[in-house]
Amino acid sequence: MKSFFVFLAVLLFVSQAEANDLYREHCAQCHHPDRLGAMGPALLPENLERVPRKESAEVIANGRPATQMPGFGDKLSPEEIQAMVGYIYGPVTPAPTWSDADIQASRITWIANEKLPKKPAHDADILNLFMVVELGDQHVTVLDGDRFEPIARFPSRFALHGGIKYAPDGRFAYMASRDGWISRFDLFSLKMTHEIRVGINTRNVAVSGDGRYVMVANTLPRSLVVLDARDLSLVKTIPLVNAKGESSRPSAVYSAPPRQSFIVALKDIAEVWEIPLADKTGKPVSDFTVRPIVLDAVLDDFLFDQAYKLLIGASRKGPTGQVVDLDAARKIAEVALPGMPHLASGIIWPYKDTEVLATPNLKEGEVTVVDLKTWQVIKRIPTLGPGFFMRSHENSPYAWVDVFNGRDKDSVHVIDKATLEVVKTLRPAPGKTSAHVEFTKSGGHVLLSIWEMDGALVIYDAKSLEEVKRIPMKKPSGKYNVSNKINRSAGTSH
Ligand code: DHE
Repeated sequence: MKSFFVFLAVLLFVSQAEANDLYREHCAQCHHPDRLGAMGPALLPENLERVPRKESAEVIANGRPATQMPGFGDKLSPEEIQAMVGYIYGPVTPAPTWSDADIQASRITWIANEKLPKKPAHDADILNLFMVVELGDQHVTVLDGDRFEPIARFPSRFALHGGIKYAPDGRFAYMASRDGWISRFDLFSLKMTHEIRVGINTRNVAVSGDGRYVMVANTLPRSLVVLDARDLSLVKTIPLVNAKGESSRPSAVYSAPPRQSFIVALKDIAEVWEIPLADKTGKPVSDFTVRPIVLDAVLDDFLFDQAYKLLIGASRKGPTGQVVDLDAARKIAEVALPGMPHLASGIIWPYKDTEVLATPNLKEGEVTVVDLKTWQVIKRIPTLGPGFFMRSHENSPYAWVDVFNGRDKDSVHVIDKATLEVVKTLRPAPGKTSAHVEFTKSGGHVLLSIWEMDGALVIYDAKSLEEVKRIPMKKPSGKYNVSNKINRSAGTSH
């Protein structure tokens, strides 16, 4: 009997070489012979980090709804599907590369700038538009923030991540996919203008305060890519290697308009880089010289104060956060921030005679409130579980925080900014994840995602906290209001 099972196992075993052949036969055409992604996404361990193997097996067997990915359940046996999963999660040797020539060759001009209209082709207020990422079927909806009506919906590149960023006047939107595609979308014509693939695995994108450049942080290859914001043409690539020759993954790149610079956070080296875009007299420069700021510890997550003079960051390894003065290039204070504060999502507001920073925590059920004068934690507001995103608006008395994981993932807390108490807990769709809110331009309404395939965007009156509208959407994730972003509202991420 035992030998029968061994015989059966040998019969069913699918070797690496066979998996390779199956990949070539069924997948290479859409996902690239070296798994770098083409029409379909890249199938590399770095790109699949966030996709459970079970989900990949299901997608191979049944396809992905609303995309061009067909199911192979009738062509491949369960063992072959498992072997394919093992194959795509395994490393590619030698490690894949993406050169300047690859970047340049990938650039697409969908519409030349000369052909774009001079005025909007719609009557919505550009500054109160939202772009809503729908991860469920990889689309973006452009929503009129006054009427709460979608005015456009278009397919995005696979797995957009990080905030969508806008040109300083709000006309163009820039978005990054985890697969390295950068897209530029025109909010006048509601059309895509240019796209370029800058890497194989990308973190995020930032737009300079003067609107000249777009900077992208890549994990694979480890690089920063500077693009001309007018047409996404390649300006420069900067390897993520410090003066000692050590290389690092980026955590993210941010634009710091009041400083006229880009700031780059590194994941593996205890440094933050500033890349000035103007000299001391304010004259624009374009040499992209890196000014490294050496830190005590690697910062996994951080935010800036509103003036962009300070950086408040935390390492996932220790309970203490650092406050770094960006001009003096040194640590000026420490903050007790245990657990895993999600500072990128932290927000700042005036409180009594001071200002406070409030941050959700990815590990603990609390919002931590820190006094920006004394750097002391002045309140730990208990929540129903770890939260991911937090939001407010200058004109709102409330701050909103979600409970992203666990039993209460369907809850969203509303916190009174004056008393630091939860005043209401909403459950807009019981049992379904509710996450990521964003305010309208005036702060009068709040948009919240029901983060599910059969999800929705729920719109609340920001004062009465009553629901005013629900728009069905496919797993809506982040939503980005043009005015709040370009004016760097204290209540939103920049
Ligand atoms: Fe994000 C923003 C890092 C996982 C959805 N996320 C950001 C930013 C960073 C970051 C640095 C700010 C960049 C910006 O705005 O340009 N995210 C990370 C991680 O390190 C982490 C934990 C793991 C990873 O592999 O990247 C991570 N993020 C996720 C998710 O699993 C989420 C929930 C779903 C997804 O899309 O992958 C997710 N991240 C988001 C969203 C934003 C974001 C929606 C924009 C927030 C905003 O309001 O600006």
